[in-house]
Amino acid sequence: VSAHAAAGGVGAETLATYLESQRAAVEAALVRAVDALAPTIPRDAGDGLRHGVLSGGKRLRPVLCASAYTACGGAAQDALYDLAASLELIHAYSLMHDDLPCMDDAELRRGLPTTHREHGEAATVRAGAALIPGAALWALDACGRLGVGAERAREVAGVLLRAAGAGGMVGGQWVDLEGEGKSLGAEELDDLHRRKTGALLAASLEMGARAAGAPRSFVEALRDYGRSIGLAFQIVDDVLDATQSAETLGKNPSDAAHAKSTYVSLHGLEEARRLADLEADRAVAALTEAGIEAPMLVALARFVVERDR
Ligand code: GRG
Repeated sequence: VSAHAAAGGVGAETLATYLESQRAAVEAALVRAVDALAPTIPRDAGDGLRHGVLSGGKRLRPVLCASAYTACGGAAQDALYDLAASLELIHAYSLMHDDLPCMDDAELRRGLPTTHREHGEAATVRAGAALIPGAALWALDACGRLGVGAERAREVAGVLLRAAGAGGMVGGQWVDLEGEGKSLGAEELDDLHRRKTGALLAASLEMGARAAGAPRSFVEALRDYGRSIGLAFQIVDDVLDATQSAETLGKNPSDAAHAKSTYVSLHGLEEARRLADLEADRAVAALTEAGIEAPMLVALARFVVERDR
């Protein structure tokens, strides 16, 4: 029994069981989403969309969204996982486009050939583009079925789209692409990752909290938790890129090849790991200070920094 479990926290086995059940519910929701979306676009793009969305992955964003919703008193149900799946649809499009030759030019993702390798570039661009409005409509529809009123549903969808947009993920990716071959300072690197990776992770928590009708203090605390684990997640991503094989990661490490500034290149491995731990602690402190009792979210903060892929 780990010290954490002995202190009343969730042990590794309980977390693994929880993750398994959450992922199964998310997977089923993603199949529902893909079955609805793929037939609305030409066959080759539909096949690409299926590949990009249903090719595995940790499903961290939807699990965080559903966990925030239940931590705020909401009940787990299909419509919740449909809402949570909208985040994964955006995430999937971002990975499909990121892997294209004009961006990261990657051959491998989640241990499989990337979508454009399997279905061609044109189908991948189109499938990714279809996923963006598809995700927004999916989120709005799920809110309706969850009984979230129109005003709040608008807020929930707004959180998703702002995080995905120029102030968030797209903007972060832009800065990242322009930063290749340049050395970024610590503040620039934080800003890049808060937008590129952190915004969607923070949105996952905020969407769950808002959809559950949580009080403002809870929404803010869960957003802070999301921001901290978003940063921790990216620091660990850099550490894994620098230390793990393609076989473990399911993708080819690429930061060094693209001459990217990373937390490892800037701070060194040991300090990067320390910074990730610090952010995970901050995430948990945000929950404690707001009086949110959510042992699974505490365990997930540790999972983010202790993962190996
Ligand atoms: C046109 C500038 C422009 C942008 C388009 C492509 C794009 C939008 C954004 C890319 C954003 C991106 C690639 C962020 C990386 C996020 C990240 C760390 C992904 C890995 O996430 P995991 O580990 O992956 O959760 P799994 O496979 O588990 O889902």
